[in-house]
Amino acid sequence: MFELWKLQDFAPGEGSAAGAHSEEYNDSAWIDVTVPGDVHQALVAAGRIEDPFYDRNELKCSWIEGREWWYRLQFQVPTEPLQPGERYLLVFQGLDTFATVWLNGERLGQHANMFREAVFDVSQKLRIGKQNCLALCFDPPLHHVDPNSIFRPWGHSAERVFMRKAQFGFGWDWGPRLPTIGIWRPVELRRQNRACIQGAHFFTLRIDPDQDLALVGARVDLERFATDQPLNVTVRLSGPGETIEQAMQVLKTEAFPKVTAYLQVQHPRLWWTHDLGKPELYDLQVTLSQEGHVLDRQQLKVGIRTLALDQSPDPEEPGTRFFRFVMNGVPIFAKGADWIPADSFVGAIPAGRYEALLSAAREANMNMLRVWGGGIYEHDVFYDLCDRLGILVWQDFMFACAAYPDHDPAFTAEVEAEAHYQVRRLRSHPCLALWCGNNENQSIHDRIFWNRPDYPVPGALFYDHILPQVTSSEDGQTPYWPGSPYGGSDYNSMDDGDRHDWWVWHGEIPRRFGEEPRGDQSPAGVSYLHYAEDRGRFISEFGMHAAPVFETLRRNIPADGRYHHSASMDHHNKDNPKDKGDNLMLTVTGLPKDLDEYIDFSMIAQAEGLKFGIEHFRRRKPHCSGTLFWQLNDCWPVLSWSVLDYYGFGKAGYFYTQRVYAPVLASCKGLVDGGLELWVTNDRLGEVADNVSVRLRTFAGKTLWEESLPIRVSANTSSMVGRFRAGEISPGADRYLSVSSAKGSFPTNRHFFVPIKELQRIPVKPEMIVAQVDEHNLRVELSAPAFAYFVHLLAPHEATRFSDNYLDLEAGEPCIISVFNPEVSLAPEDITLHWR
Ligand code: BMA
Repeated sequence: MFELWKLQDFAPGEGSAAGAHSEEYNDSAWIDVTVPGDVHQALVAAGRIEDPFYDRNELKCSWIEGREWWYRLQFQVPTEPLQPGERYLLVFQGLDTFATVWLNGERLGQHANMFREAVFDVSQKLRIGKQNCLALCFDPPLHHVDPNSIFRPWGHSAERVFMRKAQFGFGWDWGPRLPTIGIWRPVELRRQNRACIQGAHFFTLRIDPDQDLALVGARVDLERFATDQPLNVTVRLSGPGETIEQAMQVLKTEAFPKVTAYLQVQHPRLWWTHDLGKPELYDLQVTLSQEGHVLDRQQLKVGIRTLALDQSPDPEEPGTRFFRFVMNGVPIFAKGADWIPADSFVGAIPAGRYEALLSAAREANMNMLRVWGGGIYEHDVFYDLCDRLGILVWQDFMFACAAYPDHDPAFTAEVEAEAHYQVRRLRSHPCLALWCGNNENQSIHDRIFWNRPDYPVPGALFYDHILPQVTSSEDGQTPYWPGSPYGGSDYNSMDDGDRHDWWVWHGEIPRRFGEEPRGDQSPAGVSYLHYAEDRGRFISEFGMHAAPVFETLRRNIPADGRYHHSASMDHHNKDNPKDKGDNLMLTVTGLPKDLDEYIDFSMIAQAEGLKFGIEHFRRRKPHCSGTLFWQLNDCWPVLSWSVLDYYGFGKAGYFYTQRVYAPVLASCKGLVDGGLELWVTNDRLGEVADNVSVRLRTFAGKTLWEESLPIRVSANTSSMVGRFRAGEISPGADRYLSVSSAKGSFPTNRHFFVPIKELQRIPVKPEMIVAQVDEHNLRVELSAPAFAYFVHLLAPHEATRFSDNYLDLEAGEPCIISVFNPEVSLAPEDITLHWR
């Protein structure tokens, strides 16, 4: 009923003057807009603007920000009149952002927060069985920034900090400036009778493995609005093979009573991340009734699991503390990436996009994603999928890279209301691992005001008081952390808390409180080799740029601009200066000569860098207990840190991280004296017993030396299983070390002794044999007579999935890749073979 609206823009103030809020107004010339959605997409659909992502069309959209936008809808309420004790609530789950709402010409009220719902009691105002008219006016966001404010925030597009609105919309170092406007989440009319369920919170208190028992709780928040008589609440938990039910009576007559059911679950089936077990889900049903009449009902998917954040001192690295998640009593290594909104236009992202991206994250062995604070509290489908796929979520509150006006009482009240709303909304998801106050606000503040320790962090009222209070009162189970990064000796410490490593790429040299920040953006300064010097506890951001695949550029960059640093390409790179990536490539591959080289070289630099960093951090387990690299995905077609581009095409970095995130990893650590250590990192909950075959081979294919090492690596540990002194193996530019498993417990790995650009490889043409398995599946066999580097398959359709890609072929060792496209049929000629 609330899906198809009318839309029109006016100069600020002119909509009301024209009577756009009144019932009689004639909106027949207005364009259509779907809800949920936004103004930009409606304008594209109506042909009023061109695709904002193509070329530099973004710049032609700036006028949209300066207009006021009106939505109108005529609707019928097809029901009988309200009975005594009943009410109608009109609920806007998301208004973006400064909206005034009229019903049948009468002003209902205003709303100024994209991140919490707007609720209006329309019981007395709705015309039952007749035509009703809704009108909404969205003000230009910048009109709500007070030019006389005494608060002078720092941060990119700092005016954004005055509004509770997705911050990345005002432009980011990977995102265009396309601030959304409109009704971005569903609208509903709720008919309620006497009392309702405001929220249910499911949590696990204790798991007793000896007795095979779990103690869980379900707290129900109620609202009475037209009764003070007893209410009945029934909580029913049903899982595989069993149902437990508890009935409670609510005698308290207060307006917002709470009741909690504590349930003992025999033989609980625990929720685990997909890499350590199964993400088992139960159904929780809460029913509110009175005198035999059901008044309200809520249904949640829940999981039985405990999750804690261990920050105890690390005995093996004195002076430091762990930062590790403990799931069902097991300390885990978090492997994943940072998540940004999957589209600049956040209102109507298809569920299939979430399914594809999150399945890809799981396929890449990721067990945690961080919802970054400059985007949105994600749509329900995101958390539902993470629950189902067994991926943990680190949830930032939506504040990023800026100073926020915590001196302003109205703004502070919005923040508090938003926090209550979001914590209630998300707290029962088994995937939820952490509430985090913001992205980088403490650490950037400290870098700017490094010699002003007396100057408090603007926004500290939120991160240090309001948010921890709200998470504790509404949730009380999920740990809270004040910021990312936070903790230790400079809010970005290697000794304590989580850390963002921007030494690599941005050239930020590690420091301590009171030290002047120093940067080095030279090729050596931004080199990924610095990861080896990072002794952090949990690395929640680190990464490098890479181009997307050619197909993505073809769709968005005009043919005459398809070269490195063209105006259109640089427009699709939002980081400054535009040649940062060149400094990274210089030490890895050298500079590219053409677009093909740029795509491959930037992908190589990113992929090899992520591999190098993740291998180092995983070897450091448990002293380091997590890597979330920056960033999983994109919100538009862009040159960025992502490993999956806007359409979902995987870059080389995606396939490299899939391999280095394998539950068991064998990796080599080069020593300064030329020696080498061989490590096996075992994230599984059982011992790994295997034989590791180590071979020194020339790129031509000759095996110079080989050894088979029997290994036993205990559950959930990382250990050195072999050490080769300098001289024992003879390094060289014409050779590499290959490390493989006899039993297949880990993916084959390799170690080069010199940078990629110095490798003395034999030019080689790999061979490809493609067989059609069925309409949607191909089987590709690849082989090469000598070592082939960066061998990859490309397909023009983004739903094409490769079991592996961007890999090395060892001489005479064929490799099979399965190719699958669930959406369109595949033919052998769709696949092309490339290598470097
Ligand atoms: C960190 C993030 C983002 C940013 C990224 C790359 O600062 O939190 O704000 O996009 O690095 O610069």
